[in-house]
Amino acid sequence: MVAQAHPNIALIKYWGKRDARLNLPAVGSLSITLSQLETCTRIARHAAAPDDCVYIDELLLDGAPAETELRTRLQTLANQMWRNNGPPPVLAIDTHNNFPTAAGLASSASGYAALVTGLDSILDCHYDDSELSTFARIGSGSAARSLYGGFVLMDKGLQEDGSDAIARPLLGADEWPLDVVIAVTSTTSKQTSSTDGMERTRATSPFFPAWCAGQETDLAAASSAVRARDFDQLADLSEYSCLKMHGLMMAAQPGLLYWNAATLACLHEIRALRNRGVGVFFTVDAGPQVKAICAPGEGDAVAAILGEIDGVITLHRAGLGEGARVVAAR
Ligand code: 2P0
Repeated sequence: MVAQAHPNIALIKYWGKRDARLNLPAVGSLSITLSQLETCTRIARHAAAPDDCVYIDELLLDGAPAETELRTRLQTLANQMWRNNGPPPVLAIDTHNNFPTAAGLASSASGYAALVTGLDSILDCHYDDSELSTFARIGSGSAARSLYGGFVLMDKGLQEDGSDAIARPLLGADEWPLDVVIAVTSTTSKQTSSTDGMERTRATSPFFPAWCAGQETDLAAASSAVRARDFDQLADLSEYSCLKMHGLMMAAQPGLLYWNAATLACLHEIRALRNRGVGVFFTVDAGPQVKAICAPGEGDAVAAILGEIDGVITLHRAGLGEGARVVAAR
């Protein structure tokens, strides 16, 4: 069985948890799911496990055996999903990304979305959309959004058990086919993980209450802009959310500074392009890569300019893609 999923990029950002144990977001978010970049996860089911639980005896990431800690984590997730329908199986998981892993390109989102979609199928779980959302969110907060294609909303939810902290589709990929250009400005792994950075920000940034208080307003406005296909409005709101998130992180103690010189050069160039009438805006996540979101058909012009900037190592191109799905039964 093979499941496939794409990474997503938040336009209205998620940063901070209201419950770290259940991985519940402190704020909702709005994202786009990409095409081109993808995770393919093959899961094989062997004989019954020796004990009374699902067992993962092999986990390969891009061809190399994964660390025991990750294998244990995925095994815990598989057992949370397992419905006790027959003898628990032994699983072998082989997952590949066609883009760099752990390099600020949201491989954890596509990875967990493909994984829970694959586990649902191979373990015969038949969970509904909100239940799958929950399992993906336990893996990684942003992963629930990759279950859907196009534009996706993630609700912060109000329930303590997280049952309403779920992703839902907002607009299909083909209904507003934006172009995306990703400028890679560093290939070294980040020093502070998103999970640690979020916790530090929540605990120490004086801006955290204001960040949470403003999010629902931003989400409502951005959702309206998406429904109306209002590019300028979405551009203003997305850059606002991105810069607000980075200001919030920079004000943590010690401050989180994910940008390098090339990151900033790209932001200035994208602003200059927009001032000249090109349909493009930027967003940056917890890393130094710059994502240029372009109006339909503007990707070539934007890529030509960003590719010339000192410090830009490579460019990735994408459009908007589909949600996670099973692509082969065996
Ligand atoms: C986002 N990011 O909305 C935000 C913007 C990065 C910056 O979600 O701890 O891997 O697993 O919930 O989802 C990256 O963090 O973190 C992220 P966990 P996740 O896309």
